[in-house]
Amino acid sequence: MAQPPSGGLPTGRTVVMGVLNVTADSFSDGGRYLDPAAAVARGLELAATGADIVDVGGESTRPGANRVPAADEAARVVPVIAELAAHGIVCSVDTTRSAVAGAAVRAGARIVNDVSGGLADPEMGAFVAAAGVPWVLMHWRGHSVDMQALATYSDVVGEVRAELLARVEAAIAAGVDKSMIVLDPGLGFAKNAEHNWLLLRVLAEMTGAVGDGWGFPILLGASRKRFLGTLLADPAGPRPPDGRESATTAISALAAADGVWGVRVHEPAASLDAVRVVAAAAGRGPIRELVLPVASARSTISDRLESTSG
Ligand code: PMM
Repeated sequence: MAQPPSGGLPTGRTVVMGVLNVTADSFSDGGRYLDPAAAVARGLELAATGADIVDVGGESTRPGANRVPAADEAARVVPVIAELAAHGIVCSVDTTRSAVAGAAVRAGARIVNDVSGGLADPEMGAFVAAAGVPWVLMHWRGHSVDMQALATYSDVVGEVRAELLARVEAAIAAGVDKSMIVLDPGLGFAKNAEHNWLLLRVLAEMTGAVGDGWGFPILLGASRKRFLGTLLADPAGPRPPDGRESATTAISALAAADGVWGVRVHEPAASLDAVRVVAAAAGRGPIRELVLPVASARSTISDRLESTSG
């Protein structure tokens, strides 16, 4: 398939990343797509309903979740990515492990989405540098099992920014090209609702729509998260995840208006409409875009990784 100059991603509007959790216990879609055929069908559906990227994960990052062995995580994501990539779909792999990222990139994943920003696996930076793929560095303070105990800040915006920029420095020191870095403030990861809202209030400062920005394209994952359920609670309790779609769409629109590069969502259609409306009304797309490297043949990637793996 011929690739557009951006390497396969649309330009001029915020990109929509669709969530595909091949897990037993993710908060919104856990258990639904553990079967590879069901996962592939859902990935195709995400792309058909507007996802520019399908983000495939094999380990839940829900607060309190326990870890999955690396071999199980890879076994969940690799066949799904291989099949979706064969259909020409741009896939990212949502993992904190370089071994899983390696298997996924060999299978055709073109972006590594690392919720730990490289902190969970000291080998991740060298792997990403060798593979030459974009790397989403999300703000993270610890694994899901106890991350909410780490939600203490005196200045959440300043601390998230400083901690992310430290991860950028580590990535560059590991040999990663600056143009391959995307930052994500990590809503809900070691953050309570108030922290999430404070971060959402400064999206324009992050992107550079106001001021200098944090220097990189920004990805935002608010979709269906708990703070939306709390906001929309009624006397029966928090609004359940599947009742948080309109709120998710509202955040996609706000993010696009503030110049965010990408939004990570469970249902792409409404968010795609929202970001298209914003691009038309604002007369511009994201403040910073990511140019995806042209997809290499799998054999080329394997050669490149082998020749640099010492
Ligand atoms: N959130 C989740 C998982 N992966 N990746 C990025 N970059 N940003 C996020 O906010 C993010 C993520 C948790 O949500 P899920 O269980 O719906 O996947």
